[in-house]
Amino acid sequence: MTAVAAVDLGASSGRVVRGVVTDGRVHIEEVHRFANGPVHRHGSLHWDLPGLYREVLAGLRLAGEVGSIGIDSWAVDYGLLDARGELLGDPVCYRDSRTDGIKPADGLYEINGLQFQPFNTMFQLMAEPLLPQASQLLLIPDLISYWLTGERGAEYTNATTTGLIDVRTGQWSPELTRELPGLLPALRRPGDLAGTYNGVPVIAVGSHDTASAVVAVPAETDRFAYISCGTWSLVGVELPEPVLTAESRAANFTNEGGVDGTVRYLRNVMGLWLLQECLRSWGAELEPLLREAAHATGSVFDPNDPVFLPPGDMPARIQQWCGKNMTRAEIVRSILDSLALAHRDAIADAQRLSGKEVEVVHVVGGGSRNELLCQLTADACGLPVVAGPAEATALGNVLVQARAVGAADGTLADLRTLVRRSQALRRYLPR
Ligand code: LFR
Repeated sequence: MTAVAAVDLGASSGRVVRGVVTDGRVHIEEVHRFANGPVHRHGSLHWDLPGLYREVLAGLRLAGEVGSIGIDSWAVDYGLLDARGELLGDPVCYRDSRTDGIKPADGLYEINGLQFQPFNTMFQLMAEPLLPQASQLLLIPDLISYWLTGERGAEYTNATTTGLIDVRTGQWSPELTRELPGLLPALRRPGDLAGTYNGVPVIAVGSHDTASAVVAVPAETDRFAYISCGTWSLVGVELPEPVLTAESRAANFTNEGGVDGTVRYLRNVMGLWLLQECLRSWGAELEPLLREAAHATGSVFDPNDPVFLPPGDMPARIQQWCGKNMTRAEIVRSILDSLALAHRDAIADAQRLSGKEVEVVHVVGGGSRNELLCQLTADACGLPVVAGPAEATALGNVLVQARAVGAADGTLADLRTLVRRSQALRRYLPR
């Protein structure tokens, strides 16, 4: 098979990988990695999209000859285009305070099935000063795809995170988009051709990074829960149909669109952002602190408290929440204990609310390398944890492209078998 190039933009780093499916296995090789993060500019938090695009182009050059390209990124954020197709301002980061205090309208969950997050695209648009000048909105991966190909579209899995898709029809909701005429482009599905770049097909993959990560969960049966563990922990199960009950809304569970028409029924847990921000404040390295944290005693706090959402002095906020001064190792331990318990609660709630029972928890993404977090998660859940692959998102991106260009075939279960055969996984039994 000719290799494919997967562009995966995360909130703290981006990468371009070359991927190949051959002999019933899937292999990836990272050809370019670069830092990312929100930047303070004119009093608000932005993403440097032109800078990220330069890194994407550099990565594609390093990837060399490929048979296709696929792009994924974090969800909800967007760029606005003017009538000439030029970007209006730098896209704003979902951690910006412009949506503080926003409340969802009654009846919204019954239409879009989405957990309430103040940063969902629809709420950002309510606080968007550039809206009157905008002729089109493109989500981040769709914007990169537009710059590469000149073609515009809205990839479905990521579009579901806007809050503007009707969860029953899978289309833009006429009711919710009434005041946004022409703003949203036509939908594309994972596997669709989005356009070409220098003659190379650009394939719409699961362009929401979490959708791509879930594709690459190396599950053996369908009785699994997943934790896509990185900046966020996205914790849930895969379902054929959404759950739209009042209990599900109250538990703030989301029904996001997955690849092949699946539903990603999950909750956002604040994730390793808590740790990343501590390390940034301290200017410290992770590994030595993790070794100390293994023997430290932590305190438990609610990682999903909105006080932890914006960037800033995380150690101070955690100590304030816990009402005491702690050493660095104690703070790290508190974060990991609190995340493990939040993972447990989300997995228990997902099973109770959906009726789906699970026998194993798959931890994928960068957090799968964190041995202490995996063990604490197994202990809290009382279930075995299978950790890896760390690069699940890039793998899921590669697999959906490979299937679209005819180098792989079958269902999600078949794609997952390819991952299971080729990636090193680690098992943690509950203690
Ligand atoms: C993970 C992720 C989550 C989404 C959050 C904000 O990278 O995409 O799924 O809720 O970032 O976009």
